[in-house]
Amino acid sequence: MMKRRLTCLSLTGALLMPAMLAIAEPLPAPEGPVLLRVSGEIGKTNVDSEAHFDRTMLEDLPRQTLDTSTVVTDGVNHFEGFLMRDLLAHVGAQGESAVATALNDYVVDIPLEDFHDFEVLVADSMDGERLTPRDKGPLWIVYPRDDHGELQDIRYDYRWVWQLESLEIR
Ligand SMILES: Nc1nc2c(c(=O)[nH]1)N[C@H]1C(S)=C(S)[C@@H](COP(=O)(O)O)O[C@H]1N2
Ligand SMILES: [Mo]
Repeated sequence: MMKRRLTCLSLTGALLMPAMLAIAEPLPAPEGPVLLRVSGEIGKTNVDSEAHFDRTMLEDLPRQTLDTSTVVTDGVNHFEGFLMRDLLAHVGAQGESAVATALNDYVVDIPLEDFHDFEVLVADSMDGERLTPRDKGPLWIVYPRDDHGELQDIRYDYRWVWQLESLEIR
């Protein structure tokens, strides 16, 4: 009886092991300059209690495009990057909001709900050109404002953080 239970347990262990390893799999350490730091309520870290991303790591997230107008450019722009939703899932974020901080010390609190409800992009390129710190880069939070009337509102304009540097999940 005892022996059978043990066998049963170790079999379960063997079956669960790959899934558990996948969840526990650490983020690789960044090798290049760090473009984005995620801290707070996250399940995956690589530098102390934070998740740091270099360009290669960010480019490994599923790529996504978005065509939209913005309040600070003319006409419709073509953006490329990754979904905020995918980044948050990748680091195992659990919380209510993300405090986004920019290189110019601009700070805004964004409800995580936004990223569930909308395909919010973290753009690293606009119209085929890599965004640079002197031109809203290296990362710019871009909402699909042309596709959703409710996003054409000052409440959302505040959340279009350019020169994004870090996110703290709370
Ligand atoms: N990095 C950064 N992002 C920012 C801001 C800022 O000062 N710095 N201003 C926010 C505000 S208040 C608005 S309304 C929109 C558009 O700002 P603008 O019209 O001043 O260009 O960008 C948002 N993103
Ligand atoms: Mo603003």
